[in-house]
Amino acid sequence: MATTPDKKTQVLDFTTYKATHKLKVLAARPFDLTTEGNLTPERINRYCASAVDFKLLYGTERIDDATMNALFELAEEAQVHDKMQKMQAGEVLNVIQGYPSENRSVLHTATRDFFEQPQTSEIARAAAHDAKAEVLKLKDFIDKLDRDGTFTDLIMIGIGGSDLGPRAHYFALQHLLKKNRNVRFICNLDPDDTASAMLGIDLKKALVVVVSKTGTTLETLSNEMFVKRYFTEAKLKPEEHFVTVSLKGSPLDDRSKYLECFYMWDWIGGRYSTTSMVGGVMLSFAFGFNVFWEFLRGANAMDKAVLNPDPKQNLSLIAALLGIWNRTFLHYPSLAIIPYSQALWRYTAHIQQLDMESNGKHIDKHGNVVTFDTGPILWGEAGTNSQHSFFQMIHQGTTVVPLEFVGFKESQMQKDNVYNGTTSQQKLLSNLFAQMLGLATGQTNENPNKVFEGNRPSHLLLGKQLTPHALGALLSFFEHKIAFQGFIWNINSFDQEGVQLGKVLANKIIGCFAAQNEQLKETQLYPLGDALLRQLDTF
Ligand code: G6Q
Repeated sequence: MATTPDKKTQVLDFTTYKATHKLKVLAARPFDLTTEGNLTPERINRYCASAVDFKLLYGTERIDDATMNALFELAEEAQVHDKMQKMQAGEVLNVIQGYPSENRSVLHTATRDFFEQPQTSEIARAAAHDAKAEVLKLKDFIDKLDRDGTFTDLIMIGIGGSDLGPRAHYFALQHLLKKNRNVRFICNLDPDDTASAMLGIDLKKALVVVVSKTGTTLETLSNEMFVKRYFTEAKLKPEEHFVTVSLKGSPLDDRSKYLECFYMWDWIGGRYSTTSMVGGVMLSFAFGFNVFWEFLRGANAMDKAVLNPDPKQNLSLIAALLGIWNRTFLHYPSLAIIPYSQALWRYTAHIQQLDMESNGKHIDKHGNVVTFDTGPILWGEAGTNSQHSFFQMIHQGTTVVPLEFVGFKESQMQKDNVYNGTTSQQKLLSNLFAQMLGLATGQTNENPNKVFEGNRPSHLLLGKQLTPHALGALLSFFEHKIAFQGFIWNINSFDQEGVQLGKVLANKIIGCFAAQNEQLKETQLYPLGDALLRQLDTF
């Protein structure tokens, strides 16, 4: 499947782009949103783009035409359109030149590329063909479950990319949960996570899906064995209740031990895997196959939209550029994602992994240490809840935190109440808009404690309603925003070496515990680990 990136891609460098120099100059005097008359209705209409199910409103960012033009030049110099095409065509972009690296294609888009205008490259076509075969296998499996009616509960075991995205999307579509269907999640190595998920469950009616791309993750294997014990103690056969999602040939790919084995491929990164079987099995069980299919269709529609060569119509690219402006040029260290949608209450946790694991990088694609700021610290919670919590700091704290709002014209369930002349949905949107405007313009006051500095940048991704299709488009929007940023910074957004060191050391310390369990007093293998273990003895 591997092809090599061409020479042109290899010589690009963020620090040498002409636009980078222009933007540095512009960053000395970013657009002032607080000056009377600067934030106008005209400006709100002007800095607005739309695609698929969404509009991006970015008049409340610290940009003007000169900044946006320089940002679009930056995108052009970094050849982002070309790179996005190559990514979706299956070129090997997950690579660090000149060093051992994962050396893989990045083809999560293929997991949903079987609708209109599928990719024509042979690699992407083959990947989409394999992915579709799994989707159809899933459809048969779910149809059979629906006919048999044996299973009412699904326990999903997985961690990181095999948990965060699927879980966030499960909560996002709760209103569509099928009758007599429930999902529980087990993720943490903490035994309390498993024990509490298993409370009160009717094991006879429980299906378990073990999700691990590699099939070797400590947390997931430990939890699988833990849950299996519940079944064997209840004299039930795990092989009649457990299904898996993993790479072909992984330890979890074994039909003698599992009811069904679903597959993913090394061209899907864990955090980019929600639209593969990683999310598919659980989402189809919970909401029905058709909902999952619609979700895939929405993601695919946005995948196609980001191939639009006109940067002004490319929502992910505009959001990526605004993020780079705020992070690398205005030096704001963090970014809050605030969905004004209770259904998205877990969504920021997913985007946090997607963004921070992808773009929290300190070397470029040639192994050189970068001399500029890359991915921000990303965090957030749903609005309006967050207004009653950390928004104090966002408005008046000493650190400026740019915000990305997500909101919808209509509520998901269309049930509402008129109180004091307006619906709750209207009040929700009023709060969202008020935050954008208040953060931008600020407020003067004689009382210093009531002064709002303003110039706190934000933008809004506004949709009509959070349907499965819109949810798919939203996921793809963020995935591609992050990919575009990586292309521009010339970092590898698709590996995650940063999580390895902790895993290696944890295994050494587990060795210390194992030695202790066998009553070998100290292992001598890892004195620092032994010293920390001795701290436990004092309780
Ligand atoms: C995501 C990361 C990471 C991964 C987990 C679980 O991109 O690679 O979060 O998803 O470590 O890995 P497995 O699916 O292999 O168990």
